[in-house]
Amino acid sequence: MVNELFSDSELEEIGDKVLAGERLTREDGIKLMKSNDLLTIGYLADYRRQEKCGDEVYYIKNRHINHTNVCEVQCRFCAFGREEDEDGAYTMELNEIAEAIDKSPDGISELHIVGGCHHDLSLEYFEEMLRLAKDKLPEVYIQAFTVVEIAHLADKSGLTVKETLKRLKQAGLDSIPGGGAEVFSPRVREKVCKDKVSGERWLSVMETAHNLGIKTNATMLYGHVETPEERIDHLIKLRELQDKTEGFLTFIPLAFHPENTELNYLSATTGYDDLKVLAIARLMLDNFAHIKAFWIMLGTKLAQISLSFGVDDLDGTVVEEKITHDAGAQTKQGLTEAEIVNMIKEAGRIPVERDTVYNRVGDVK
Ligand code: V47
Repeated sequence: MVNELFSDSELEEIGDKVLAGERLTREDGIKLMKSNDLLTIGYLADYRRQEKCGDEVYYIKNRHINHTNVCEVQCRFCAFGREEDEDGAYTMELNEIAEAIDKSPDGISELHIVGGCHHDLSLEYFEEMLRLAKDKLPEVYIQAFTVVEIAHLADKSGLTVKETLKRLKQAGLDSIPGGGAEVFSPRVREKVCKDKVSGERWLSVMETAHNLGIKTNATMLYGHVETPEERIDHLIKLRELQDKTEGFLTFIPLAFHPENTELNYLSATTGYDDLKVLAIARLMLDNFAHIKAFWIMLGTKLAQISLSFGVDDLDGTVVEEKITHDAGAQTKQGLTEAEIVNMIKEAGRIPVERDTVYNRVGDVK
């Protein structure tokens, strides 16, 4: 063992557990989160990644659509949500969504559709949206609507979450993205998103989806008011649900962007913390197959470096993104496939195009 190379000797026991393939405890996670020995944490995460995923790095050709920014749940970390009569508020008509779908680049395998919790959009609007998307692009997976939107829609329609999900699935919903999880801690939610569904409800909606055969993603919005303990508790709650359902496809840490939000007095996340969270996610989430870097939030250079810190999945071509850019992101709106492939190859790894549920698409580039 190369423990003598660790600059933080507290991590030695954790290193031994990682090499032995043992599950890390809450205390281990907190120790990692409080450590500044980034290279050791990265080395351990890279070891786990290599063992689990080998040298292949997945990427996806997708297109994001944000159908509305009108939102009843006004979160303090969000620069995207608006009141209906506020400047810049918009809601796309179904024909505008159809036009956006028509403008998708050739060969995408996923439409990623999320928006605000609009008080007036009915279940029928969402069913129609899914049908028209499937009609236009029958081969494409539709990964749509955060848990928060689904819970809001169920409550508004007077249906259970299960009934709502069944209707959406019937209309063409293939998978649910990981948004809305934020940090599960009630203390954090009270401070940054007090009107949002609780962490318990987020997990319960995901469990219902998994039981209906709908695979989903999971996220954590980090870098605002949460403590290291609250980050680890969040990861452990995800790990527990994954033990039960095996319904999560990937975990995506979302780096908080403060501009134009009520939390704009906070600093943006640092590269150091970004890499640490990705690496610790790989180490704690031993039952997740994939850890995904969302380059829109990380920047392309850090996203590429994260491939040596536990990440095996890069999202994606995207095309158009509003949530992070409204909050000050300086990244581009999209990348070409060639740019993503180049990032992966330059890191000495093998790019593999995937669809939403991690089937391989096409030949290795
Ligand atoms: O739910 C909101 C977060 C999420 C900010 O599942 C912010 O593959 C940073 O969930 N700074 C929406 N983040 C985006 C999302 C997502 C993105 C990419 C891939 C996937 C996936 C999911 O963005 C929200 C919230 O957690 N968010 N405001 C902000 N200021």
